[in-house]
Amino acid sequence: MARDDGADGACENWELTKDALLEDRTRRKASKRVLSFLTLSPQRAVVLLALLLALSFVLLMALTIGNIQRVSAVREELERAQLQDKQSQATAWHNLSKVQHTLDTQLSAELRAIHRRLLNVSQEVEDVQQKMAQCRAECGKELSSRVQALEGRDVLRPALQQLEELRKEQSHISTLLSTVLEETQNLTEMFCTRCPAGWQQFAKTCYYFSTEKKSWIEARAACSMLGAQLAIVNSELENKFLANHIMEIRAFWLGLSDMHREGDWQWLDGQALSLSFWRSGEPNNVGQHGEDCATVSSSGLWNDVTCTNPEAWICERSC
Ligand SMILES: [Ca+2]
Ligand SMILES: [Ca+2]
Ligand SMILES: [Ca+2]
Repeated sequence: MARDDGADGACENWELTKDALLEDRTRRKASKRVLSFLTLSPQRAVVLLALLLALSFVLLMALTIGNIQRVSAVREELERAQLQDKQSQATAWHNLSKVQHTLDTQLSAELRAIHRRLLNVSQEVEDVQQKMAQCRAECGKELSSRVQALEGRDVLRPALQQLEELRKEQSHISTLLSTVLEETQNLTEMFCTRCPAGWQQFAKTCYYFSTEKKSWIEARAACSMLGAQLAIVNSELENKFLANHIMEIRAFWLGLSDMHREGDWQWLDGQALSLSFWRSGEPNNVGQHGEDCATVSSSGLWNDVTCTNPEAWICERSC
């Protein structure tokens, strides 16, 4: 029994091996067929190449024919467009020539009208010139006859001469009057004669020299009460005038101070100090309270003094 089982197993193995070999052979045959199909013989390759060439030629011809047809169609379109363009140009030229003709006609009509007007105007100018020439001749005659008539009247001549002399005299008198008026005005300006009693006059200004003493602010108020202000020195001559009228050994307040800002000296009328006659070493602003108000002495030199000091003062006002 065991031997039978071993024979049966060997038979089965043999059958299986046989089937595997057959299958392998079949596969190899199929591979050979594929290889023989893929591997072309020279004759087949030539035929295939010829077929490909023929096919390419046919395709090329078809494409060429198609392109030729398209080119001819485009050419026809172009010719048509050119024809239309020519027609439209011809129409435009025709219209333009029509418009030009119309304009020429209108312009020539207007020019003719202007020419006619110019002719009329020139004719009128000629007429006027003729009339003027005639008038000149006639008016000249008339004027000369009138002058002769007037010259014939000897009675009027003395009266006219007298009238002319009177006119000359009147003109001379008016010239004299204007000269006198001018001189009077100059004299009034030079000499001021309206200063009040106790006031001194210089040019067109009146000055008051006080005999009392007051602080600077009180002195300013006193001048204001008199319709004046503390003296403002506008020139060297004015400063000399003030100095000459100070006979005493004392100082007089001027309308000059630096009380608003130390060192910034200003006149009461708001002018900055441009011309000054400070004594040497002044202004020195000495003392506990400083010196913010200016005085002038008989030497004509100035000094800064404490504003609350009692001093004499000078008022100034116009004539
Ligand atoms: Ca003055
Ligand atoms: Ca000062
Ligand atoms: Ca001083």
